Parts: sequence; structure tokens; C-alpha cells
Amino acid sequence: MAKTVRLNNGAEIPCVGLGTWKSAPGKVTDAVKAAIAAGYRHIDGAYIYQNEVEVGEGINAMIGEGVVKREDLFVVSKLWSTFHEKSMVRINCEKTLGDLQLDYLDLYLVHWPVGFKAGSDLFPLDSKGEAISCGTDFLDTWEGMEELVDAGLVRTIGVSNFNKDQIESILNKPGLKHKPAVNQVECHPCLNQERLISYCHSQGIAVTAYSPFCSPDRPWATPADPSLLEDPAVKAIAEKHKKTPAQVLIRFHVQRNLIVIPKSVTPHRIQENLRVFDFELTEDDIETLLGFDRNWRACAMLMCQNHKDYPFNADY
Ligand code: NAP
Ligand code: SBI
Repeated sequence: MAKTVRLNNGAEIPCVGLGTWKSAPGKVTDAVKAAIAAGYRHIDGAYIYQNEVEVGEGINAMIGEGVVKREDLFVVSKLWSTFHEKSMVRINCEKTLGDLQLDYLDLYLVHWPVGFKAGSDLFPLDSKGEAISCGTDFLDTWEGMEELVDAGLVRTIGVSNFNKDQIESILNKPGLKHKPAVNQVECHPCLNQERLISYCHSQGIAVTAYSPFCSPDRPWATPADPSLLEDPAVKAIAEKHKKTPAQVLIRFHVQRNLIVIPKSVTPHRIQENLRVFDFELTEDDIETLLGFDRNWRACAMLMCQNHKDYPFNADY
């Protein structure tokens, strides 16, 4: 069995999962099948990726062929920001379950702490291009998430893109029924998240690293942005271990006891990204990679920077 991290509800989450943001609907079914065939047991999705029907087709095809059982998979999805009203949380979760053709999720995350005006526009913007808030309190959204656990729709709940103070607010919520098990955040050498990881781990909250390669296929990438996969220092570490830069960037998280979810729709890369358990980065390698830290974000969600719950105005 692949390496796992134990969550605060006793469940085990496989350390390496397949990311699916930007995976085109026409490619993601085969990507999920290739991943499961290669040994992945953790698939990371979200309603906002608009490809959950096709992700589900890949999962269910592999279950149908007897390659894997549902209980051996760890399927993650996320509540989108236009569903933050407590009464809407279940609606979004049921839509995801219907699209995936599954009857439960292993982990459901509040995708962002920011709530947006409800409606069919998933990114409602005002005339200045700023996200329109729905004014909800994420502690009420969290109560909606807790109800999903009690109703059996999801096994575990967590958050994504929450800063330290926002996590602390949930942990201090009067009458808290279920603690967040995971905080999924952007993490790579250019944003190494040392303080947030240390805080989450001190509270028994596991951390999932997203965009481990700095998300080179994000739509707003510019040539001036960091390119870790091509960086000479990353390449040198890779050559020393007879591994690829991608494998070094994934292994960096594995050795920090994180979960990591590289995205690919390319079968040979999907396989490569899981072959990270047969080598070890040295302390010097890790120091070199930590030295890239420059608080650089691929996913800054700047259209919400004036939202009352925008997470990235805080230090960490
Ligand atoms: P990423 O995993 O950092 O990078 C994906 C890019 O790297 C794709 O262009 C992919 O190309 C390429 N790639 C993959 N494996 C490679 C390899 N071995 N060698 C060279 N290139 C390789 O980017 P990401 O999609 O932003 O992040 C990963 C996942 O994290 C997402 O898909 C999503 O599931 C999750 N995420 C969550 C949030 C959140 O707010 N919670 C935000 C961002 C991301 P091909 O696909 O063409 O092979
Ligand atoms: C989208 F589908 C559209 C935009 C966008 O920007 C921020 C990053 C993000 C997200 O919220 N979760 C992701 O995986 N990518 C995203 C997704």
C-alpha cells in the first residue's frame, strides 16, 4: 500500500494524490484510469473544476473492472464559494456526489474561506472586477459541513486556503462537533509555508500541498514567474539522485509529512509522479529547496483581496 498520513478521525490519506484542476473533461477520465492503474488511491477534485462527471467515470470504470474497490480509494472534493450559506452546503455536496456517481466522499473541504453571492455565476464580480461577497460567516458554513458527516455523505471534513487565524476561529468555535482534518494550501519551495504547516501539525491538522510545480499550466502564468521544473538547482538535485525535477519537488513534501497532489493528464508523468518512495533527499537538499522561499503564490485569488475573509493579507 502507498504511504499514507493518518488524519485526526483515524482515516488514512495516501500521501500522493492526483490533482484534476484544468484537466480537460475529454482527458481526465483516462488520466484517472491511468492513475489508478499506476497505484494512486487518492484523487483530488472540486465542483469548480467542472469535470467531476468525467472524473467519476474514470473512478467507476476502474471499480467496475475490479481493479480497485471503492473503500480502497480516497476521493476528495470541495465546497464552492457560491454555496457558503449553511442551507446550501448540502446542495453543493449532493451535486458533486451525483456528478461523481458516488455515495460518499472521503474528504470534503471548504474550498476558500471567502463566500460569494449565490447563483449560477460561479465568480460573481462587481463593476470593479471584485468578487461579490454573500456576507456569510465561515463558522456557519462549517456547521453545514459538520451536518454532512453526521448524514453520512462525507467521512471527513476540512478546509483549504485558510490562514492560521481562520483555523483558530474554527477550533475555538463554541459547540464545535468535528474538527477540520486537513488544510489544503499552495505549497512548493517558493512558498514553503513553514509557519502554517507547523501550526496545523501542532493542532493535529494534516496539510495537503497544492500546485507543487507552481502550476505551470495556470491560465494567468507569465514568463517572469518562477519555473521550478526548469530551475538549475532543482535539476542538479534531481540528477544527483537519478530522478526528475518533478520527483524531487514531490519528495520534498513527502519528507515534510505532507500530502501532495500533482496534476497531470499525461500517462508517463502520472506514473513518474508516484515513483517517489525509492529515494531520499538529504538535509542539504531540503535546505536548498527551503531556500527558494519568497512568498510567491500561483493562486492568489486577487479578485477577493478586499473580501472580509481574504486569507492572504495575514502573515500566514
Ligand atoms: P501543478 O500540479 O503544480 O502542475 C501541473 C502542471 O505540471 C501541468 O501542466 C502538468 O502537465 C505538469 N506536470 C505534471 N507532472 C509533470 C512532470 N512529471 N514533468 C513535467 N511536467 C509535469 O499544478 P496545479 O494543477 O495547480 O496543482 C495540483 C492540484 O492541486 C490541482 O490540479 C488541484 O487538484 C489542486 N489545487 C487546489 C487548489 C485549492 O484552492 N485548493 C488550488 C490549486 C490547485 P500535464 O497535465 O500536461 O501533464
Ligand atoms: C478554477 F476552476 C478557476 C480559478 C481558480 O483560481 C484559483 C485557483 C483554483 C481554485 O480555486 N482551486 C484550484 O484548484 N484552482 C481555481 C479553480
